[in-house]
Amino acid sequence: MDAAAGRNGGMIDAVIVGAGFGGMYMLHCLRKLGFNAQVFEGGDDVGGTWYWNRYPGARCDIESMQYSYSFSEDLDQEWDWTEKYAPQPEILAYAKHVADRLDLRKDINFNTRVTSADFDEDRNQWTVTTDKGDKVEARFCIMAVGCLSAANKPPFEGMDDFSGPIYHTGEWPHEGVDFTGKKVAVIGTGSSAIQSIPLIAAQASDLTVFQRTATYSVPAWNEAVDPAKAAEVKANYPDLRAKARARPTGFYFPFNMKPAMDASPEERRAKYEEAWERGGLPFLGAFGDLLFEKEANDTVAEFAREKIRGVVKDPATADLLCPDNIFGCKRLCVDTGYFATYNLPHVKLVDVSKRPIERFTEKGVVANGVEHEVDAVVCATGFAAMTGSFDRIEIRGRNGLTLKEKWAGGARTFLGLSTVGFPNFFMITGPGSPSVLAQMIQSIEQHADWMADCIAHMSDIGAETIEPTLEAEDAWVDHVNEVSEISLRSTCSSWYVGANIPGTPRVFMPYIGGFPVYVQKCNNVMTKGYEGFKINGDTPKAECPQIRQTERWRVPLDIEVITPAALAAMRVPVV
Ligand code: N01
Repeated sequence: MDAAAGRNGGMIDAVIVGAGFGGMYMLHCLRKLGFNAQVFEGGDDVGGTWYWNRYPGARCDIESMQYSYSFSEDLDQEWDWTEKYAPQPEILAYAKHVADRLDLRKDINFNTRVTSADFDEDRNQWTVTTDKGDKVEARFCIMAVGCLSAANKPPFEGMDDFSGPIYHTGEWPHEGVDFTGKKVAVIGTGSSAIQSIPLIAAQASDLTVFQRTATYSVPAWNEAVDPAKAAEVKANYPDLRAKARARPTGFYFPFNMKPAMDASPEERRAKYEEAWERGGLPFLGAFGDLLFEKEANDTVAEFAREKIRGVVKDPATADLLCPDNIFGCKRLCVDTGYFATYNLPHVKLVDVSKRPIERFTEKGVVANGVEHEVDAVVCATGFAAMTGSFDRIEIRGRNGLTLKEKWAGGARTFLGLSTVGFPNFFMITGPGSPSVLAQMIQSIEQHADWMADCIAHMSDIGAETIEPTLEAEDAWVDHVNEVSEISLRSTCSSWYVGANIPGTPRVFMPYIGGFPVYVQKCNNVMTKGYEGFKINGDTPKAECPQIRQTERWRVPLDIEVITPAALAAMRVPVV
């Protein structure tokens, strides 16, 4: 690559790792401020998660008119979504459209993976190395590597013996896969599996699904976007965006604050039915306490199990498909025809909850002592969430310590955007930020705006480095942990706590206090002169006049002390 010199002389201002929605917007923000940034991206185009996840049925389960960038009224007005829940090709097309409109590609190095990033303490700069042999020096290193990007490929015994192809949903072949007439195995029943299984079943001659944990899923009721409704949204887009930003989820949907147990059984049922008819993640808005009170959760869990039993004809299969854990504790799935797929005569479900998959053979997969012969295997086995994409890169901070070593006992960050020992190193939607518990693109924009404001401020005051203090980081980690305990979500073994990857320390990784609370916290840090950070080695003074702050994140929220009790009282619903 031929990186031009940045504002700081010979080196560029920032290297951004990843050209998904995070890296793209970060590049745009820095460029707007006159900084010089280079992006490195492993794929051959933009899109990140939406570039890689091309499995059949992949689509977003947040409504398309909200799952998009909100920073540009022009973008909002000129793009037309065709479906209530956008399919992956359309989201990818949108990402490409944004790249064209903002002329982003000229600063993105495609087909290039960053292999290491080293901080030089004498020169206060990062050296970033790629698999193409580039060595780029930059003042800032910004990771936009995604929360769900490092595929989890369990090392099943005998995998190399299997004679057919083994796919992972998160690394799907770009040319697509034709399963017509093939016997197929799908391992896993999370969101990716639930979306792909009905479509794979429509092609395959036989489909065997290996289920370790049954999953709750709510119907999507996907449909074409009604042009009249789209026009109405477009006429009021800024209002919708502001309402979304004020929601703990970062996207807007009707929410009933009433606790479920205050309603009579008949009222409860009516509310659940109504919410079921609305479908999707907003189903969780049926009552205010579903993710906080076990008794309330039991009622919604039973309702969801009844729905499964109402669809799946074979009682034994229905029983296996009925989860017995907390509703919404693992990420709630949203489906189109998932449970009905098990009524098809060529689809069977194999329970691997009591005995794990034993091994692969040349001909198939062995579970519970039975060999299931298949032509192809689809691993819908998820991701090394939140930290996996950092682990793939050797990131070396002060004193030669790597990030992987620092996080060996669990990720530690300040606000999910920075970490002690790694100056001028920022993470977009890192562990400890709302990220996956809020609408990802909102989370991305808030982080990138905060970082761009911070970098501009440092340039304004002639500062060279910024790094959190240990006290601030420790306090944030404690706060993230403490807050997680108010939600039932902290109680089960999900990828939120790293439990899907053996050996990962159990830490609730995303910040569950709600998006606006988090934004307020970031604002406070910023407006108090980057309280909790050391700038150029000094703790900055409060009320520094030059501080810049992107206007739209000044959310009208007044929580002086963020405590679990305050959040519990707010009944923060986080999906
Ligand atoms: O991955 P997952 P995913 N043997 O980790 C099973 C987002 N997303 O790719 O639950 C047998 O949820 C595992 O079993 P268990 C969304 O946030 C969004 O589906 O660990 N099974 C589980 O069933 C989502 O939550 C969208 O017991 C094994 C499955 O594999 C996140 O991405 C679409 C196994 C993995 O499920 C991840 O979803 C898709 C083993 N050794 C994804 N190892 C939308 O917006 C794992 N499993 C719609």
